[in-house]
Amino acid sequence: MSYETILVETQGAVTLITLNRPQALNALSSQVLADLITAFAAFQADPAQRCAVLTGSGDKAFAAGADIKEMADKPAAEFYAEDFFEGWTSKLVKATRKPWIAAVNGFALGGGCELAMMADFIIASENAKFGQPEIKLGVAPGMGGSQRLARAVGKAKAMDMCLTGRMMDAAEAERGGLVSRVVPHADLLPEALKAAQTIAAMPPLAALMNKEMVNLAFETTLDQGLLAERRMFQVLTATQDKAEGMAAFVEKRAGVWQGR
Ligand code: CO8
Repeated sequence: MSYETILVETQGAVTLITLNRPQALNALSSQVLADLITAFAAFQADPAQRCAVLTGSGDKAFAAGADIKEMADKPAAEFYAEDFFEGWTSKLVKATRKPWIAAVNGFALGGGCELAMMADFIIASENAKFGQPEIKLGVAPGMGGSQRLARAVGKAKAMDMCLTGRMMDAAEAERGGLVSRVVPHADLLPEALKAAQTIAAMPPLAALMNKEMVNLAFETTLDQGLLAERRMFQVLTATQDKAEGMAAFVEKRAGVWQGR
């Protein structure tokens, strides 16, 4: 498969996807979305692939936002008629049931911050900077920034970020709960790939269900979520991997997973 705006490689059971428009700080054009949809669909469809990492090329940016130059002269009627930005959630987030990690290597602004928040979790370089500066362009987040950021860091910080357009550094992002780990810049990709390899080595059905369960926490009441969690747990107890996992523990050996 060849792509115009991203690089894709596999390392064992891990797919590494790199946004590759360094001259535009990896700004997210329509072509980037089209390439990402194809790459994530291939990752999802390949049974040998178990986890993905998304990062940005160059040292400066993960992605500095949606491509402002592409949108500057676009008429409002077209944004609406095309339901502009809709594909990010339906074709990328919802269609990717396998786990994936964003490795944020620099600026993650506007759509870049929103793309990072679509991942299951974010590992950030010490150089990472997060922001929702859309207000400075006379608009507001359109790919989940107001919603996912508020769920990740709470109202106070989300309002501060969206209303002032200021950037949050990696330390603040970790304190606020936006990122799971901050690592030295040079360690970012090795650390993200190591985390991905760890996930890739887990029982595959359990990995899918763990992802589904945590995501459910943001969609339900506590009571509904707890019920769904118990049901999903009970379903997993019927798998061969559960029998193998428990036998392997008792026999003090590594489990060998079937994905059923
Ligand atoms: N879109 C298109 N090109 C971009 C973007 C972007 N989001 N960000 C940077 N670039 C380009 C620059 O234009 C520049 O290109 P060129 O060399 O051809 O002039 C190149 O990348 C390098 O950028 P800078 O020279 O600006 O690099 P600096 O180190 O001086 O600054 C910054 C880095 C601070 C990251 C700066 O580039 C910046 O502020 N970028 C824009 C950040 C931003 O506002 N992001 C949010 C975008 S909006 C969005 O994501 C969703 C809503 C959009 C609605 C828009 C309706 C019109």
